[in-house]
Amino acid sequence: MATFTRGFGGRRRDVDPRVPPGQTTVADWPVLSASGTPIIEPEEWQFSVRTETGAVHEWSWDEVRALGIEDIRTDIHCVTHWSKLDMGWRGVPLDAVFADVETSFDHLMVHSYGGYTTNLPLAEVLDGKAWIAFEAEGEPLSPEHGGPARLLVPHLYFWKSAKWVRGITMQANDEPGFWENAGYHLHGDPWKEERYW
Ligand SMILES: Nc1nc2c(c(=O)[nH]1)N[C@H]1C(S)=C(S)[C@@H](COP(=O)(O)O)O[C@H]1N2
Ligand SMILES: [Mo]
Repeated sequence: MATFTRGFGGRRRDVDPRVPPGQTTVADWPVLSASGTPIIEPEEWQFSVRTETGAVHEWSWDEVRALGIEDIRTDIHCVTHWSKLDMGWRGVPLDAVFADVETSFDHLMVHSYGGYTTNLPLAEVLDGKAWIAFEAEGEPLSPEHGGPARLLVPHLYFWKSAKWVRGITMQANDEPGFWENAGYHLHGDPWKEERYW
């Protein structure tokens, strides 16, 4: 449970050590989408990774889930200053996806159905730090929250957690995605307040 103290100006300031600087906890779960909500059925959903050789690895809904589903308990932090603590998620770690991918590139561009993109360093999605998530709070992800599947990268600001995720392109360099092009930070660590650049 979060605890609060009165800050200057009477604003509630979060003192829970799980809450990064400049963030306030919410009990509800806001929806933040730059565009409309695409409706994708699990049967038509596909996930792919494209490497520098032109090789494309593809997984269907069933194939991704067969890689091994994990239960995840984590906090999420949106750059618009809300954090939601102690959420339960289910998904497949990107470690399992990358187990069969050979690449010497260190960066990813993540692509979503609908055209959204976001960039990530490969090292920040391996070692149990990122998932393709299908469920949150015991329910299949709703379309508004990125269902049937979204990226979950909870240690970075939540714009990195691409909803309606459809694939990854390996990149030699750290190129900006959708929000990064609009001024959001290339990396986005909430503990360092890497909000804008
Ligand atoms: N495809 C897609 N993914 C997206 C976004 C988006 O507009 N499109 N918004 C991002 C932002 S800014 C945030 S804060 C979270 C919001 O996720 P939520 O709506 O489930 O809270 O999704 C991220 N992923
Ligand atoms: Mo966001």
